[in-house]
Amino acid sequence: MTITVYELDGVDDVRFSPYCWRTLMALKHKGIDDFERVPVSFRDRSPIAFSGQERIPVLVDGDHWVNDSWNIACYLEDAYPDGPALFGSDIGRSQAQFVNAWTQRIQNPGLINIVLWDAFQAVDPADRDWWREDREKMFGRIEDYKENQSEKLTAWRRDLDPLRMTLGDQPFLGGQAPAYVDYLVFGTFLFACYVGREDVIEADDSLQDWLGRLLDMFDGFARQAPKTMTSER
Ligand SMILES: N[C@@H](CCC(=O)N[C@@H](CS)C(=O)NCC(=O)O)C(=O)O
Repeated sequence: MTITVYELDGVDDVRFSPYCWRTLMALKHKGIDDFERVPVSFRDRSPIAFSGQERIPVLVDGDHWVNDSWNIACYLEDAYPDGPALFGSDIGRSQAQFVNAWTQRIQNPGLINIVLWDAFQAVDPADRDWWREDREKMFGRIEDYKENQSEKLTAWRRDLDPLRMTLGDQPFLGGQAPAYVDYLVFGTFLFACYVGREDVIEADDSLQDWLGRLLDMFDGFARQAPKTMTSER
């Protein structure tokens, strides 16, 4: 039976949600290729009204649905035990939960603070009034995020040192092979990439080797996805 993933849609079919990318990579990791991707706009979440909440991703598998990327990863691990493991063990699952929390509280907000203006331009023009009003309630004027980028970037890049240390000793955060912990962190870099900010990771950063390995996976699934060409910085 085909699995359906509801994901946020941007301009020109760019799908930049870091949380949706975790789910997409987790599906591929499990060897599930037969899934349908349904775009949902920022201003109209009616396609996921059945889930009783407004956040994306939502996954539907037959008559079962799951929301929240963490719950989805746990569902896939438990419902598809014959595919490659996402967590490897109960201990691995618990440790991945820490990484999930780190990305949600530290890595993603830090990046948003740098690329909010770029993200705005990756939003479908039909959604931009909605998006501006909603985001400005949380973050203040979007245009202000064009300022002080280099100081913020320096601090954000420095805070990625634990990743560099770990990946200095092993090819993936999961060890010798990728695991859900890799997709958790990778989703945030994909978000930067798809909103036109690949430069948040410098070309000579050692993290590029790991990023390249993940971009190559599943026949370049993430590498081939549409990106926004930022019109103004
Ligand atoms: N904890 C949730 C977070 C999901 C989330 O925040 N999704 C974003 C997309 S990246 C969303 O639905 N945003 C709606 C909005 O921005 O208005 C998860 O891991 O799935």
